[in-house]
Order: sequence, then C-alpha cells, then structure tokens
Amino acid sequence: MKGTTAVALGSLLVGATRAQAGNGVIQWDIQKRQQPQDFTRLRKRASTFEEVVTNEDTRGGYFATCRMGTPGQDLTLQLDTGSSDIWVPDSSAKVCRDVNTGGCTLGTFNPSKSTTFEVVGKGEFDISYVDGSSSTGDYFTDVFEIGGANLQNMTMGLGLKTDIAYGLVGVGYALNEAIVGNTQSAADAYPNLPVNMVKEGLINSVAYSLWLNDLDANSGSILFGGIDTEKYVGDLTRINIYPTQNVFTSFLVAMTSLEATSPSGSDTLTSQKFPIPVVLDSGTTLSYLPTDLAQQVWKEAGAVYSPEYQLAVIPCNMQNSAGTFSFGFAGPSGPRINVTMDELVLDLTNGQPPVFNAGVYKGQDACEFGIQNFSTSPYLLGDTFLRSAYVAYDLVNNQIGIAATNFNSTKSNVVAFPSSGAPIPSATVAPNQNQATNIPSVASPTYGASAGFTDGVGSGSKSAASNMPANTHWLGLFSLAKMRVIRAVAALNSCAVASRQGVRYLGLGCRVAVDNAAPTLRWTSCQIAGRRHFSGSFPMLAAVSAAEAALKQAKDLAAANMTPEAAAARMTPEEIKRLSRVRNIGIAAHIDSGKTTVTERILYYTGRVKAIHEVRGRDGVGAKMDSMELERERGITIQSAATFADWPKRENGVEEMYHINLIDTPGHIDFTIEVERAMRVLDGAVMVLCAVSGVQSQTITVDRQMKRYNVPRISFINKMDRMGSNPFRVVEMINTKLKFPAAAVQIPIGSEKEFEGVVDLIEMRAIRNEGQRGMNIKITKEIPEELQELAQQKRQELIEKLADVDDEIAELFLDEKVPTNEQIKAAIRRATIALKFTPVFMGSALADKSVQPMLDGVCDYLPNPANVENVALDRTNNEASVTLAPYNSLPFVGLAFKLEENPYGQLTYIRVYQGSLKKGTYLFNSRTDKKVRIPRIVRMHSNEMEDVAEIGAGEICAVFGVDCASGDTFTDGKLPYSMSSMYVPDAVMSLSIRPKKSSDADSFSKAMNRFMREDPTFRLHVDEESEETIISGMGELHLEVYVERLRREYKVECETGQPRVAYRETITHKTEFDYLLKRQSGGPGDYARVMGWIEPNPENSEENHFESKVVGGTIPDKYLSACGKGFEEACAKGPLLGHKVIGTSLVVTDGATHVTDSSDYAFNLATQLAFKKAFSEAGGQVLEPLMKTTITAPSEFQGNILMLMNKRGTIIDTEVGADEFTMVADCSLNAMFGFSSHLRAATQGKGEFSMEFSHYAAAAPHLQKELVAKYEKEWEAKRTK
Ligand SMILES: Nc1nc2c(ncn2[C@@H]2O[C@H](COP(=O)(O)OP(=O)(O)OP(=O)(O)O)[C@@H](O)[C@H]2O)c(=O)[nH]1
Ligand SMILES: [Mg+2]
Repeated sequence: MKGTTAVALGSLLVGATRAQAGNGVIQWDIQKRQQPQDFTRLRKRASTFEEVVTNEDTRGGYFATCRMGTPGQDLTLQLDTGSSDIWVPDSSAKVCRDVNTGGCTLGTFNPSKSTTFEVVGKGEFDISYVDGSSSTGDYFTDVFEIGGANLQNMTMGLGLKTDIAYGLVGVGYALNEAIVGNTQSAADAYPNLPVNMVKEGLINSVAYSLWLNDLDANSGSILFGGIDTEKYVGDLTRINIYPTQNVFTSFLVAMTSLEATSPSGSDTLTSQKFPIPVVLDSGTTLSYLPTDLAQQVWKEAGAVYSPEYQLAVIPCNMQNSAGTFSFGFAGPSGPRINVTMDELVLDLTNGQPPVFNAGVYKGQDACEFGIQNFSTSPYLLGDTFLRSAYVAYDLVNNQIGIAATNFNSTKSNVVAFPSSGAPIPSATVAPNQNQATNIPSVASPTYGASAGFTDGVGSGSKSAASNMPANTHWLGLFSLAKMRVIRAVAALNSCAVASRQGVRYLGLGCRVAVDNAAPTLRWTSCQIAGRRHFSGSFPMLAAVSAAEAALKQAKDLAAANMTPEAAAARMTPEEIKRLSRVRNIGIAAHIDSGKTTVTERILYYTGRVKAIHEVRGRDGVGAKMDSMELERERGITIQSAATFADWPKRENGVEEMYHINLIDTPGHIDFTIEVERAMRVLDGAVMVLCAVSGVQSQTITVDRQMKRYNVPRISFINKMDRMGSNPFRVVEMINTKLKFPAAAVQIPIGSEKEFEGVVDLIEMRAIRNEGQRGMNIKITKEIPEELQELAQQKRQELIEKLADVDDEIAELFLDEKVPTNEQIKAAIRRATIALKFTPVFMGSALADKSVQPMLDGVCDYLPNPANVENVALDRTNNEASVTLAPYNSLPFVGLAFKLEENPYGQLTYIRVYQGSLKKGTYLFNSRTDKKVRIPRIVRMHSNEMEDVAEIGAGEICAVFGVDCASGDTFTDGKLPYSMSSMYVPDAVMSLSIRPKKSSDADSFSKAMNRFMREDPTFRLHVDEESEETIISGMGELHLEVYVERLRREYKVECETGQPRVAYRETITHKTEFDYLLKRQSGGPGDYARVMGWIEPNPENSEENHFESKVVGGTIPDKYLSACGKGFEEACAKGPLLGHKVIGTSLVVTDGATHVTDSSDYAFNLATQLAFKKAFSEAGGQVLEPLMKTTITAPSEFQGNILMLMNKRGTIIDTEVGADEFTMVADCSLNAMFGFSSHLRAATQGKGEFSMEFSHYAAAAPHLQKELVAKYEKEWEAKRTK
C-alpha cells in the first residue's frame, strides 16, 4: 500500500497511443514471490490461468513478469492494488549494485538500451510505501508488455534512488498515483495501467479481478477487463467502495462482522471499531485489524502476541486447525468470506523454523499469524485474507465484486465487461448496504469456538501465553533488530526530524539505512532482504548492529541538525559571508514623509531603475514602488511593495556588496495592516521623519508596530530642504515623544534651500552629492569652518547618548577616554540591534541629497538575519518557543506574510526563516497539513518579478501557485512548527454596497473574495435583516479604495450606502432577572426558567463573560451550555441597535426545567429573552468609537480649526511650532465623516489630518436617542413590510 507521503503535480505528457485490438480481457498470471534462481518465465495466454511455478513456502507479495522497452527487457514486478504507479529500479540504482543484498535479482531497467524510452517528468517520481520504503526518480514513457498485451506508451516511474530491490505494478485508482499526491486533482493524473488499457482499446472498462488461490499453490491470476466465473464459488456480490474525503483513492470497504467457527462452537467477535474501514490491499502480506478485534482472533485461534517482539505468533501445527474466520462486509445482508486456518499460519523462514523456547508451546515450531493488530484506520486486508476471496475491482462504478475463492480451479470461463461503466458481470448487488454503518453492540465473546481451534494432533494448550526469551533464538534477535529500528524512528520523530510521518511497522524483516542527506531513517526492502536472507545467525547479528548503528546515527544526526549553534558551526565561510551581507528592511513612517521618494532614490542609486520618477511627478509616470494606478493618481502608497537591491558599500577601501530586501509601506492609518505584516517579517526598519513636522501621529503608530515585533531601526530625517526644517528638534522628539534614545550621527551642511549635504559625526568628514541626480558621493576631510564647533558638540552628544545605552562606551566615558571611531560604530550597531538606540541620519530625497550615507547606515547598523532571534512554536510540545536560525542546512521554515493576485496568478510572499527553498520542491502548510509543490520562485521588484531557482535562509521571496492564507507557516515537513500570527486590528467603519448591475454579481464576489484574502482588515458580511452586503474596514479611505478598485480592476460600478460606525452596546449597573419561558402550541412545548443577574464585566470592559452559579442541578449542565450560547447570541446583536454587546457579564444562579418541554432550544431562547429584558434595566447604552485625530496646519488657521473641532471632540493636546501647529483630539467617528472637505475649506487646502481608533466611549444621550429611534423605525418598517 502506498504511503501518505506522495508527490504531486508535474508536467507529465502522455503521448498518443496506438490502439490494439483485443478481446476485452487481458490476463496476467501472477505468482508468489520465490527464489530468483527458480524463476521461470510465465507462459501467458489470454483469459486462462496456468500454474507453472514451483512450490515455494515463504511469504511475500505476488509477482509477475512483464517486458518493457525496445528491444524488450524482462522484469518481475510485484502486483499492488494499494498503489497506482508502475515503477522499475534503474539498472544503475545503488540498491541493485549492492552485492551484500544480492542486488536486484528480479531485473532492472536500463533506459539507455531502449530506443523508445522517453523522460516525461524529470525528478517527478517520488513514491513511498507504508512500511517506510520508497523510490524516487523520473517519470518516463515506454513500451510495456504484460500478459501478451502491448501498451505502446505507458507512463512509468524509473527508480533512480530506491531502497526496494524490485519494481511494482500498482493497479489502484489513478488518483492514488504518486504524482497526484495530496492535491487529489484528477488533472494531475496520467492514465495508469488499467486506465491505459481501456484507452488503448485492450479492455472495455477500468476493471480487473484477482484470484490469488491458496497459500500452498504458488500462483494466481489477475484478469484485466473481466471476471472468471470458474475461479469462485457461490455468488459474486457487489459492494460499495468508500471514498476518502470524497475522493476514491483506495479499495476501502466496510467490514461489518467477524465470526469464529470451529467444531466446538461459533462466536461473533466484537470491536468498538465496527463498521471497520478496511482496504483490500494485495501489496500487503498480512492482514491488520483493530487491536480489540485482533486480540479476540488470537484468543480464538491460539496465537500469542509477544509485546517484546511486537508480533503475533502461533505454533506452525495450527495450520491443521479446523477453525475458520468468517469476514462479513457491507452490513447484515452482505457477503461473507471464510478464511481457514491453513491460510493464516505462515512460515517465518524458509530455513529451519524457530522454536518456542518456553511456555505452553515450548518445543513447538513458531509461525507467524496472518492477522495482526493495528491501532489506527484504515485497516488492511492483505494477502492472508485475499487468497480466500475472489475479488473483482470495478474502478468506474466504485464497486467490488467479492466471492469465496474456488481454490485450485483449473477451469476457466472468462466474461468480459461489455462496455465502459458496465456493472461487474454475473454479480448481484448486496442488499441493504445502508445498514453497513449500523454500529453493533459490543460485548465480549464467550470463546465457545476457541476449544475447537486445535492443531488436530492435540499437542499444546492455548491457555497461557508462551514465553519466548529474547536473544536465544534468531527470532529474538531478529525482533530485537526491528525494535531498535522502531526506536530509532521514534527518536527521530521526537527530535522532529523524520519526514516520513505514518511510517508503519508491518512486521516485516528489516535491514536499516540512514539517509545522510536528509536525516530520515528508513528500513529497507523488507520483503526482499527480509527473513529469507536472515536464516543464519550472522545476518541476524548484523541486523541488530545495523539497527543499533542506525539508532545512534539517527540521534546524532537529529541532535546535530537541530541546534542553531551546530548548524552555525557547520556553516561554510561562503554562507557566513552571504548572511552577513543580507538586510531585510522596511521603510515606515507617517503619511507623506517621503518613504516612496526615498525608496525611489535607493533603487536609482543601486541601479535597479534607470531614471527617477517622482510621486505625483510632472512626468506623470509615478514612482516605481507605487505601481497601482490609484496610488499614482492619488500620490499615496496603498499597498506595501517589495523590492531588492544590491548596494556596494566601501569598507576599508574595498567594495562589499550588500543584498537589501526592502519593503516600502503606506503611511496612511487605513492601510496599517500593510505596515503590520511588513514589521512582522522584517529584521530592521528605516523610520522616516519629516524635518519640519518631526514625530507625527503615524510615526507614533509605526513606532508601536516596530516595538511590537522588536524591529531595530535607524531614523532618517527627510525633507531637509523644506522651510522650517529643524533636525535637532526632530531628534529631541524621538527621545521625548517616542521615548526612544536617539542621537544624530550627522549634522546638515546648509539648510532649507541651501542644504548641501551632511557632516559625518563619526569620521568627522563632509559628505556631499554630485553628478546626475546626486549619483556620486564626494567625501572631503574638511568640515566647513562654521560647522566645526557644532559637529564637535553633536559628536559629544552622540557619545553621551551611547554611554547611556551601551556599557562599553559608558566605561570609556567614565574613564574620560575618547572612544575610537570603530568603538563608536560597534556600539551603535550593538545598541541599535538591542532595540536600545536609533542613530539619526538626515537628507532630502526629493533633492537627491544624502540618501546614500543612510544606505550605508542600513548596512552598518541594522541586523543581518542571523543577528535577530526569530522563534516558532512547536505544535508537538505545547507550543513551546523554538529558536529558528537562518542557515541553509536546517529544515525549512517560512512564513507566508502577504498574498497578492497579479496577472500571472496568485503570488504568496514568503519570508524564509531557516533552510533554503528550491524551485520544484515541496512544502507543508502547517495549518492545513497539506503538501504543496513550489513550481516557481521569484524576487519581487514592485510589480515586476525575477525568477530564481533557489532562495537562501533569511531572505524574502514570492512563490506562485500556493493556495494558503496570509500568516500560514510552511515547513518541509520535518518540523512541527508554526509561527505566531500578526496583530489584526478591528474594523471601525462599514458601508453597505451592491453592484449597480446584477450581471456584475460574479465579478463582484470574485473581487470581494480576493480583497478579503489579501487584506485581513477588510471584511464583508451580509446583514441578516436588511440582506445588504456590508463591507467594513479601517476607515473611509480604506473602503473608498476598494470601491474604486472594483470599478477599475473589475469594471464593477457599485452603489454604496452611508458609511456606518461600528457602535457597541453595554450596560452600566447590575440587574437581576428571573425569566420563565413557557409556550404550548400543540405538540411538545418550550419550557425554561432562568434566574440570575447581568452586570458590567469587572474584568474586561471589551469582553463578555458567562458564568453559572447554579447549585443542586436546578439547571442541568447541558442546558447551562445552551444558556451560554444564548448569551453569546444575544451579545452578537445588541438590544438597542443590533450592534455587538461588550463588557457585559451574565451569571445564572437558578432555574427550573420541565420533564418533556425543556430543551437546549428553550434554554437558549429563555436566556436571550431574559438578557434583552434586563438590558435596559441595567442601564443599557450605546458606545461609539472615539478616534485619536491629529490635525496639522499652518499656524494662521488655528482659530478656524478650533471652531471645526469644537463640535467634534475633546482636544487633548496642541503644539505650536514655528509656522505650523498640531492639534490632537479624541473625536467621535460619527462626527468625522466628510471632515476632509471641511478641513480643506477651513485651511485653504493646507491642513492635514489623520485618524486612528482610540477607544469606545458612551455616545452622547441625544445621539443615542437618535440612533435607537432610527433603528426601531427601520425594524418596524421591515416587520410591517
Ligand atoms: N520638499 C521635499 N519634499 C519631499 C521630499 N521627499 C518627498 N517629498 C514629497 O512629499 C510627498 C510625499 O512623498 P511620498 O514619497 O509619496 O511619501 P510617502 O511617505 O511614500 O507617502 P505615503 O506612502 O502615502 O504615506 C511627495 O509630494 C514628495 O515629492 C523631500 O526630501 N523634500
Ligand atoms: Mg509611499
């Protein structure tokens, strides 16, 4: 059976096929696995079976011969209904060259010797089986011949790297092909063997039947396209195959009963798991049932389970037992298949059998029992069951036909499926299959049949478990080896390195291998290198020591790979250097401070753009980073945009190239989520400030965001060319308003229009720009005469400030020593990264002055990815924090922080925290556990992109074709990590919206879905009462932008309602309630009485709280939870305005129930009604959002603005500067609609304002009255409509 780890997708091209006439059925004789030297090629004849192989007594899968390539190469392959690919080991595969294991004795494929061989999916073949074995390589097409039938163009896997020494023929559902993997998309599947046979006209329907015959016979047959009525006895009954998550991928049927019968009686066995999902899987040797059921089977049969060996064994003599097990399927009227004991007792070796050393079976030969236990579904019915059942598999109708095997039949009567989709011929459908899901009662069986399960010779008793001391017999050694391997896997798993989840232990023999490249452990090719080769003691000991070595290696590897220190120690000098030159930075600041203009200069100076275009520039082109039409028109940034640039920085006379990933963020508070997510993933930031206005309202917001995500920053005072610029005032403001220690590292040369450049206070030199757009930097040692004193003074201030935050400088300072330039620079870097300090640069982006020294500052003082601690949460360890390290050699962890749809498809921005990401590899989404292929990786340059094949640890990239949500964590499947999500603020404003034309509904909803996916602060809901679509967001501009984008990008014109404020409702004091709901309207009535009180939540004024203080069970627990739900529902829609209720606590103390009329519904409703009634008595009131509003305007307009603000809010602060003044007020959002036009009018367009949610406060009584009256009127209108 194929494992859960499978690959997906790929550009498999399957060419046209040559049709071949056929009689509708193709038979392929199969044989049990046997000694290679005895192998004789089967003779193939259509539709009949002929036994030609010699008797062989060991276990293994069913194998058949086939021929592939031109000229044909013969191979023997294992038949597997549990997987769906044909694959063959490549002749150069390591396992085939390994003389110790005997190589690939069943044949290999040499592609170079086939003229028709063609690779169609390089590196795309990757299959793993539940026993942990796997095979990877290419998909190819070639001629494939089985049972005399020729398929000209069969897609197959070439196992270039495999631990299985023979190939397989998977005949399961095409959707189970390795290439389809977890996508479960039919589009990814190629026509596998049965499908291709239909395509090539060889058979009529995707169907085949399987006759394995009994254990002693060594061969059976698979018949494609038909059934053979001579190969079964009784009726062939059709039962349903069940899908898994709505998709048919395996032969999953419902096992609904199991009975044990012997001469002494009959027992119905029971299990908690009935109906049991079982997969009919010819690729599995034994059968695996739920543990409770398996234990009963063992007890009946006399098998014993040795926990030490993890295997159920039985005396070999028991194959003579007269007992049978009868397996029932598809409900009480479904088919039953009897399995006799001779099919269930299997040799453990082809040599001398092991002997029970102690216990009641002492001295007897030990055999393996055919039914083992398993703890999770799906359970497997493998060959020990399938030999007794003739099974027809109908993959079109998703049914199987099942009947008792006609053992050793030599006759044949083949009936073909007449057409595609025809039901299984000669089969009747099982009646009442809907009853298959009935769960039978579970009681222990009486074991009346047990006594009759004897070996026929009368030796031994089954009453006591036998003792098999370890290490005295090869079985012990052998099992010990297996145990060690299991422990090794467990060790790896616990160290979270093993990638192959769901590795199952199938009781097979073991050879082990640790793959050093990826630290996973597998045990290899158990069936081939298994028991048969372990007949002597030497291989046994070798197996034990191999397992031990594997365990040790696994532990060492796990330990070595997991610590960042270890990874760091193993890093190559190239990687150390790469990392030290990477900077991931964001530019964040108040609106209009010049972020985009600064970024444009960075792009120009690093050669990323050939010419500078200004925000709102006369050339009408617009800045590179503001790529959206709307951004260019309005001259504001709406979406953050990513880019990257290489900056050659001169260090000690040599140029060192720094790689800078940069995100330009919007300043407007309405788009604050863009800043939020940039800060979440970046290592450092440039905080831009206006030389005139300094710290503004949004500067405070971004300051908070930088602090929230521990982002170190340098500061850049822009607009030094403006009138009234005063950098030292700005430095002061950073220190006082943001309470963030800051000092200038530069002083300006000239000011305002005469601003020329800066003096570097560390090196004490002058820096000026020259040439085209200030492209060249001119450094002079001479500081202008008039600035020398100021420079000394400011340098001293810098050192003093550093002494405050850095111990080394503090010590030098106390010793009255002057730090060297290197010491100063090192201290600035240390303190900046430690979030204790920000060095302040200055310049004018618009005037092309002094941007480059700031870029040097980014390299000098902002952290590289290795300097920042990033943590993830370990989901398997109580979400404990684990440190991630940006080393390529560690397992991959990345965060999808932003989604964007562009003309080429869905783009997902990923920050790579550790490990590297290669194109074409697979990642796991740790939220959904889905595996996704990364077909394309790009680096973003605003709205353009550059393809890259690989992205290193610590970098930022975007990937295509990944379906995920913003904030999802991706790993390579080896680590159970997820990363914490980012902060998403609540919406404050909403708007009803509808497309003007109903024909636009589709585009409208498509657009809305996209916007919501991209922007978590943009939400949409349909109001239940008005049936209106309501969008909500961070402010008027936010919503307006989306309405506008609908129009431009989707050509959907919309009508919008008045903006609405997100009001809240609450209560002001405690009130008791006693509410009785009693309704009788024929039939059962509703009865519930609830008593208690409501009061303002003392703990939290934003949240609600429900509590029960009911004593004596007057209200039973289940109704109490209904009360809780009722309260929750009542709070979702407040009694006054239908807005959310917050800060309220409801306590239930007592109540009453009625024998027949009480229900969850009644208590839910009673609580809602009680709450509603008590709400107004408890001083219910409306809360409105207050917005912290900052207005800046030239001083002359102060009077006008005061008047404007009078009605709208409470003034908190006013600051009067040289020519400007700033006013901060808490305003009711309701009063702020349309404020921008009032402000424009009052200030001749020179005033600016910004708003940010502050808190909820009680609405003024008149407003409340007005709102309630309006709500009631609307409600009444709707009621009477
Ligand atoms: N005088 C002067 N004006 C500047 C300077 N830098 C930018 N500006 C102007 O300031 C305005 C805003 O610049 P942007 O670069 O769009 O500012 P932003 O910070 O990106 O704005 P948002 O992204 O909308 O928050 C534009 O008109 C620029 O030309 C400067 O150094 N001096
Ligand atoms: Mg901008």
